[in-house]
Amino acid sequence: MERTFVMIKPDGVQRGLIGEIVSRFEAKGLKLAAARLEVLPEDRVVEQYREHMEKLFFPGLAAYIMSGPCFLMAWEGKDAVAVVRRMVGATNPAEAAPGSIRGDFGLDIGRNVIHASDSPESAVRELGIHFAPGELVDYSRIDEPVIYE
Ligand code: DGI
Repeated sequence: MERTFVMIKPDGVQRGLIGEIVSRFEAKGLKLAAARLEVLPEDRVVEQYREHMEKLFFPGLAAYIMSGPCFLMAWEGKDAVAVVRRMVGATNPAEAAPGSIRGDFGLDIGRNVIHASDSPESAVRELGIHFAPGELVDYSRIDEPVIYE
């Protein structure tokens, strides 16, 4: 089993999309391991997006992420990182496939609703930035025997 870090960005929270997005991951069979609503402090935004620090869009990205509460989650399941990335869709919502979260709910790359880790290594790193180990809850979902072979 694998865990991935997912974050509904301030535009998604303000637009009332938390329930819709959580429902999609739950219906897929993924298991919620942690969740928190929080306005992120600058140091964790910089850590989260450190690969983009030199990009022209970084100041706007950081200001947007800190503009209101984000909904931070850890989701667990078989191939969770890749599965969630496919459900999230392409970075630019204008090009994201219909049926994906960004494809269904966004139009602008600078307001793309949601973040999800792009590799297992990123997932470990990003979960470590935002969650203490004790916040990740181990439990079984009662439907696991019919979700997995
Ligand atoms: O992993 P992703 O979120 O799909 O994409 P990424 O890691 O390449 O970029 C992180 C975020 O930075 C992305 O969700 C939106 C923002 N971003 C990326 N490229 C651009 C951008 N924002 C603007 N305004 N312009 C860009 O070209």
